[in-house]
Amino acid sequence: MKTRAAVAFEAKKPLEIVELDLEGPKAGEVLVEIMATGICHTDAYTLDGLDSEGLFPSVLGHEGAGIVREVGAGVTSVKPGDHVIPLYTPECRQCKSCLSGKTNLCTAIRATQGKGLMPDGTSRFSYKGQTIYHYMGCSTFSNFTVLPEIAVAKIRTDAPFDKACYVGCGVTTGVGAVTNTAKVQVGDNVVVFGLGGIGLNVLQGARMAGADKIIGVDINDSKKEWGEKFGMTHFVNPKNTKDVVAHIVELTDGGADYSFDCTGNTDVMRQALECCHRGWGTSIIIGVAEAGKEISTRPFQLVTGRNWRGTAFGGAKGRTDVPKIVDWYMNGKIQIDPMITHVMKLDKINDAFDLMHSGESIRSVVVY
Ligand code: NAD
Ligand code: AHE
Ligand code: ZN
Repeated sequence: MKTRAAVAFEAKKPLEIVELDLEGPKAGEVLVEIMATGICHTDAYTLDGLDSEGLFPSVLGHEGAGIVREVGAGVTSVKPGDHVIPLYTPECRQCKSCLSGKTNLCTAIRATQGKGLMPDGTSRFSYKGQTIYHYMGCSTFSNFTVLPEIAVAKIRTDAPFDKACYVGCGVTTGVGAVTNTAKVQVGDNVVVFGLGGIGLNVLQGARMAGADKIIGVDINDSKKEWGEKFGMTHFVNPKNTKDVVAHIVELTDGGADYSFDCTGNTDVMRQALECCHRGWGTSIIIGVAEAGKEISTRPFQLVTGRNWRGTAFGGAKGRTDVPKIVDWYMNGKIQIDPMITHVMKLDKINDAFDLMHSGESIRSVVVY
């Protein structure tokens, strides 16, 4: 079949809207009509050539929601008509990682996913006979995409696609980092570096967990008002703060119980660790750093009890947790609507990247 898609032909070049050829689902795969997709900073980072796994030409996008239109042989957990969210972190429930109960990082298809291919080692997308790669196993910047059955979460049919798509990455990553990874407790002090599409969700997760001080840090002053909407109690702009770490340590009477990096900047990651409380404070890295970047600190920071951890997809097990997070949204436990600042059609998708880079948007969503 044919599908309209925004293709990343080259790094650092705008996406091009073209009609691609798409092969139907093979055994264990499903064809999904994507109804809406968010644009996450990770898409921009890959398009900018900063991802060591980045491949071109490819169909980016990993924050979608849609409807199953066809299933391949052997598919039993979803059927045509089901509403689903594609999962860049699948959940096979059979691999060593899934069975460990210790991680959400299913390994069943990670090797081929990182090569931009389906589990059988081939791509379903092509353009004028040339292979076009999948991205993060999702490729939601295409109106139709093919996904492994283990990489779709079935969701309720009354959830609006243009909001539910955000659960495919940003909402789950931010809220899950607080509830699954950090397991923030009532009364904890929390610091969030970077108040964008992920950081604001960390804030709302911290408020939901009953955190005491919720400190937001961002170099963009307009994020103060945004943070306050989602539970932030104090705002720090590093541009007009002499020593960010010392200031946070003072604000929190010795340091944060938990800090979260949502910037991808390795210097910020160091500050996030060092503003944690001696003896127990834990810093969680969410931000994705540019290829080649490394983190550093004095080992003494860890010797004296600070902990450095990371999280992917908020520690969520996709097929199990994503439907519950959609329920949280539908029941009013978490907010999504105010964070979706821009909605556009596919032919305007490059505007979403400009809005993100200029700091004007929180989340842009493309509706097909
Ligand atoms: P975004 O562009 O919406 O937000 C980034 C925010 O960080 C902006 O508000 C920006 O002003 C702020 N910022 C930039 N530099 C800063 C600095 N030096 N100090 C303080 N604030 C600074 O991006 P996003 O979509 O929220 O994504 C944030 C990061 O999380 C990205 O690196 C993205 O790749 C990553 N991410 C990781 C996961 C995961 O599973 N680990 C999931 C989604 C996104
Ligand atoms: N491919 C990169 C790393 C990119 C990365 O860390 N991706 C996160 C999700 S970001 C979503 O917006 C992730 O899930 N990582 C776990 C995984 O298995 O990819 C690199 O550095 O090679
Ligand atoms: Zn993302």
